[in-house]
Amino acid sequence: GLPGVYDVLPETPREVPWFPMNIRELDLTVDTLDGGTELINEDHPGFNDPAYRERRFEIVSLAKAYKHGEKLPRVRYTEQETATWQAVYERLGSLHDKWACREYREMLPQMEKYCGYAVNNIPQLGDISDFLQQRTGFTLRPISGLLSARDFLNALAFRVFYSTQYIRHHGNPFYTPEPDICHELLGHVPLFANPAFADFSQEIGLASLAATDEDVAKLAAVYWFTVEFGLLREGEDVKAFGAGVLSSFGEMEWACADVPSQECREMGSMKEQLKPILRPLDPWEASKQEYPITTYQPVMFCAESLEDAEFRIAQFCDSLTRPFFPQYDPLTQTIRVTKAI
Ligand code: HBI
Ligand code: FE
Repeated sequence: GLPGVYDVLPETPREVPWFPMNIRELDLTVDTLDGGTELINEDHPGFNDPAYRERRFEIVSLAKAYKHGEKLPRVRYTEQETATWQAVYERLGSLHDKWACREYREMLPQMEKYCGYAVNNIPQLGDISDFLQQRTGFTLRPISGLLSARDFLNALAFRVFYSTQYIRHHGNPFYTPEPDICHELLGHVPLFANPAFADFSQEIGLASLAATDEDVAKLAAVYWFTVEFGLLREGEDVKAFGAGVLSSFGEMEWACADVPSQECREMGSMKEQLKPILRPLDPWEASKQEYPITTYQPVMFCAESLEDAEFRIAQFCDSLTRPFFPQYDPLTQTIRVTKAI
């Protein structure tokens, strides 16, 4: 459509998949993909630990009861949980110095100053959400587990990021089969304070509203290769900005080291391949690229910068067609639906 030729529609013109129109309607998104198991199946390190399962139940119950506008629940973490956090924080910290992108490295001291990030303290979602809100307008919402790609991406349209609040099992601090608070806070959160990153995250979210299942799958892949596993160039170096890379010491070495060690490759089940294949970030290509979720990534995409990623992702999102254009009005926290004539 062209500027100036939009009509505001009172109602959506045809049947499209349901999507939240008001930030409060995120309260309606409660179905997680785990079917009530809280993601703990036989392969989970906490499967045979009743105390862990009980604690997990306690924390996910807070997320399930949460309603928009309430204060985010504060969790009093145990010494054992804090020790798990500390192990992860220390081990990742030294790798971030080497392999995290500049924007991440520069943000971490601010997370420590304003949000309670420290080796001996698991930060609270509420403190982080308040900080992000003042930087980019992003806020956090607690969630009990994995959502469908559609539900998860839809919230990004409102600049809302769903965050788990429980921590991985203490028996294996360096492994988690699912998102946990270490992944969210050390992987995702710092970059939501970056304007370019916040903007393209929201772009993906807006594009997912009322999108066809096919387009949601494309957007989930673009999200995967940027927000989760994105890399960027810094001079001669390849640095990480994706949360799946930043929150995993194995993936970080695999993605960023000149020569990943044999030990690293074995840990990620990469027997034949010596290094990931790095492609320049092209969202059209990324949207069609298949990806494994249990091994390291055989193919990864490398942007020139976060601003470069934003520009390309915005173009890609604009190329997807729907019967109308959803836009976010931050004053009313609602989606406005305008039709292209
Ligand atoms: N749900 N809670 C949660 N966290 C995620 O990171 C997440 C999700 N559901 C789907 C999903 N990620 C991926 O499909 C993304 O590619 C959208
Ligand atoms: Fe993630």
